Amino acid sequence: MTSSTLLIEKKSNYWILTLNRPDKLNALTEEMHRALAAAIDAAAVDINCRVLLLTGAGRGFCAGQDLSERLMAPDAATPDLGAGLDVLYNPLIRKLRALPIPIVCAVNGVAAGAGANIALACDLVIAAHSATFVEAFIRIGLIPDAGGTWLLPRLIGAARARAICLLAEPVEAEKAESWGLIWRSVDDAALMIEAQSMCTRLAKAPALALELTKRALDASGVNTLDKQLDLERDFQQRAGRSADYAEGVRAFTEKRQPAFSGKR
Ligand code: LHQ
Repeated sequence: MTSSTLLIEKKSNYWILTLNRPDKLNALTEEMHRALAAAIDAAAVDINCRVLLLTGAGRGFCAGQDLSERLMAPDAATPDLGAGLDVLYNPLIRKLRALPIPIVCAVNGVAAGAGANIALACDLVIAAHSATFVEAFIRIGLIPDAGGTWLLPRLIGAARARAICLLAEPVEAEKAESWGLIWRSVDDAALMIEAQSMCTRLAKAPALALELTKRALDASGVNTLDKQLDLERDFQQRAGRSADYAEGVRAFTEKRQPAFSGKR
């Protein structure tokens, strides 16, 4: 599926997805959702796509749901926003979290509402210094969705999560980094250089170990230590049988850089 609202650039071993409605700060329409879902599905099965890089065009990353799609006539029946989450947002967050390859998010400007939580659902979030994260939902009478109420307390703790959700206080990129909301904040001009160099590095990393590491970290959200130890044993058993493990150890003993296969 091609769409002018989502640009897809295929590099040799990673893809760049750019949300592309810059005049509306890349607010999400249904069409964008469908294009994004199709692109993520395609990335998951393309052996040459070993990392996904998500970013936004223009001065914003994503302002969440396009509210002009949600305008109601005064006499209209009350909307079922749960259905919108079931059909578009929840599948998107599940898709992002289930993707076996790493997702880098380069937050180029404001990330608001579901736009913030989509960024935070990615594996490595780098933000330009001018970017801000706004859990804007309360301003329009909604609760944080797109996984925000699950992700935020885990990333930054209960007190900060509550404050930014209840007050809709914008969090600047540097503060987001110091809180552990994101991995790193960088100069605006360096954002795409840093993000792409991270993609190049991840694309050369052992793919199965990356996938299993993501899955293990996700599982720790619900597992007891006991269960997690069993899971680590099982995953390590799989990783240990991979050609990439054999290559990693061989390269270490031969004092050279490993050449991983990209196989999962
Ligand atoms: C927008 C938007 C936008 C349309 C800026 N829509 N046009 C899930 C399930 C179901 C339903 C509801 O939602 C959800 C999930 C959600 O995401 S709910 C939360 C939706 N998002 C928001 O409430 C954020 C709304 N936007 C803002 O608060 C501000 O625009 C921020 C703080 C992001 C940026 O402020 P400024 O830098 O001052 O920019 P601006 O407000 O001037 O926006 C620039 C343009 O973008 C402007 O259009 P215009 O034609 O007047 O230049 C805005 O109308 C448009 N825009 N966000 N979500």
